[in-house]
Amino acid sequence: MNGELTHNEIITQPDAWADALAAFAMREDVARAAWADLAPRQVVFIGCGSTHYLSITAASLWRGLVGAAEARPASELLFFFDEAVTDPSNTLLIAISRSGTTTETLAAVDRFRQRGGRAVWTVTCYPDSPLAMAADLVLPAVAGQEKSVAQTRSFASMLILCQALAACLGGDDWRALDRLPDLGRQLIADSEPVVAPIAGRLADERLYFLGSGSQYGMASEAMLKMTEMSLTPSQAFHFLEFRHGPMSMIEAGTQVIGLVSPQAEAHEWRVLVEMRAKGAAVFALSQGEGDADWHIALPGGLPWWTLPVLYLPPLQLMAYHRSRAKGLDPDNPRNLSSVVFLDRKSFG
Ligand code: F1P
Repeated sequence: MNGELTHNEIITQPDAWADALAAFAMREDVARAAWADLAPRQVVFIGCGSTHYLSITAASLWRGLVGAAEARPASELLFFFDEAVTDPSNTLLIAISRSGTTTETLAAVDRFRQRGGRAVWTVTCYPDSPLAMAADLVLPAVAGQEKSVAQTRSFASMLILCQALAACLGGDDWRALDRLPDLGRQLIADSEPVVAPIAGRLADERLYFLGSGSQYGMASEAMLKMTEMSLTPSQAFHFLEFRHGPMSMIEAGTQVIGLVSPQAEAHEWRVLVEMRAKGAAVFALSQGEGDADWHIALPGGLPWWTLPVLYLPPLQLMAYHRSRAKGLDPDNPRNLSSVVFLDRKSFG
């Protein structure tokens, strides 16, 4: 009742990452063969809530490694199908869902099939779920299963599967991800002492999470974690977009959290330095050094596509400790349930 489930799921997640990589290794050949057979013109990733932000990250990685890909909330396929999927017979739909039971996601897969969609793959923590049963290929993250409502270990495990899949089909050595579980354990040990003391001191006002490229989806997920667990109003922006209006909100003490990328770090650090000069308190996660109030060093010497999952543990811990500092129970976020079930018939 005091967040024990969530904390345990966050700090044990590297074990689940390793499990997901082992599961991918067992399915690598099947995925390659299925991909070669399909050769789709387009890949559309779908999900809801956290798994929508996972889809955004996965689509960004896919574009950088494999080819054309987009991300859509599952509900967009229900009401705006033609805008979401331009050529269903040449499209692979990849549906991401922790539970594999979310009504919108199941209904979106049905709609895709009705409209002549080429194939459906799914990434889920429940390989025996209705979504898995409806898919042509299933990538499972069973060890990512969790009891708490807000996605932590599950999200990271499904993301690792998406990173492995994109690298594998893009011709990179996806086994570079094998280093991540150990790096994740060290990152958790190093970052919790930094994050815990400040989480409660963060000004009780809107927080801003900045990320670009495949880090934008991660910034969005971190925003959702902070919102769900600690009820702190938060927003996510692409790094340089923040200057184009949203920075009007910066005043003394405003908290800005930067997910600095290897590709654009000089420009991204410039944004953080400018915001700090305007009075913001800056928390940065980066491979290189920079001028911030707090800094989490990410491991260096890794391909850019291995990084997204490494931003998660410190940011999940920040949301967890802020929730606890506010006397909330991160295991049971206000108004939320683990799965959103709706009237399936209402979607036709
Ligand atoms: C989707 C989801 C979660 C959210 C909450 C409600 O679930 O929106 O992202 O954190 O738990 O459900 P799923 O389709 O990924 O199981």
